[in-house]
Amino acid sequence: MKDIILDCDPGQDDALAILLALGSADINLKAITVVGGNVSVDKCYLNAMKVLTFAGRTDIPVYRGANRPLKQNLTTLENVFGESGMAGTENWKIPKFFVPQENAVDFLIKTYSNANNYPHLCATAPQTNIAQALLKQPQISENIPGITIMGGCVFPEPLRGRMGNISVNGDDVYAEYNFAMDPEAADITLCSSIQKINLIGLDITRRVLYNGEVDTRIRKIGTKEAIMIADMLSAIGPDDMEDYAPVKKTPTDPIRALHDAVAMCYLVDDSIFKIEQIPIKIDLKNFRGQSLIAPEGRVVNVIRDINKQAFFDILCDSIANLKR
Ligand SMILES: [Ca+2]
Repeated sequence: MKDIILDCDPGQDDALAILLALGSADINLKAITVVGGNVSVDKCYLNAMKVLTFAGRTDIPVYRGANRPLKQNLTTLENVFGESGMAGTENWKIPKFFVPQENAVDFLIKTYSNANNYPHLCATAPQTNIAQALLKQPQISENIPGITIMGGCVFPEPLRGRMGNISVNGDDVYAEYNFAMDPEAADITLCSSIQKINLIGLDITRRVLYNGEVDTRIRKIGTKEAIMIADMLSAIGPDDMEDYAPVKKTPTDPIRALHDAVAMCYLVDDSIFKIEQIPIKIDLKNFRGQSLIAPEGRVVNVIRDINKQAFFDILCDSIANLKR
């Protein structure tokens, strides 16, 4: 079993990543750290606790971290994820458990300062918490055995042929949201001494789409949990409705990408992915947050392909395994 710490900003796809981890026999989710991103850090924090309450895993600690990126204002995405950040979960129980008051950044520093078996990090949000920890205590980077990041877009994404999903400089320059929201943080992570970096970019996650067929398959699992998860995933905001319109089979087809769950799946079973080692750097100027191929960049494991069928098999197995 792999020990994992997840740094996230739930977000329905972050929620699905958490649930995928909890339903998998291969992942031991040790802790969740939360950062502002899709919605404010306070909403993300509540959402993370809501997911753990839903899955009956209130034993997992949740730590609240930064509410805004290192050097710019936070742009939240209520038009994608709903006002709460997790539209479609209105009937999920309100969490009532106590969680540690320690800040996420201090928790990360402590975790990677004095242990024997250091957990792998999975980052599915702007990497502000991780960067703050690395800035405050740079030597911890050598203790982080690896980080699997949902972020960046090394090759054009398949829906529109863009280098991301958020406009960063006028109308025609795009970068992937997590990197665009905190480019300095992504750069700090990439330039750190973290031993191994796996990058799952938008160009991959936009190939693994939730849609009517997947919705039916998840509902057919038949548990109350599966139906509630399908209800969450099919609550699609107006921005995604527009973005994914070109690949809809019917006007009401509930299409969205499952970004963060794809990153978590890499930690469940990396054999269903193809990787290529590519030197990457983060643009910090005109194309802020773009993940560029550059000879002087950090060589990372860039995920180039995924067996979609195997991904959905793993996802459905995990959902079927959830017990409340
Ligand atoms: Ca996320």
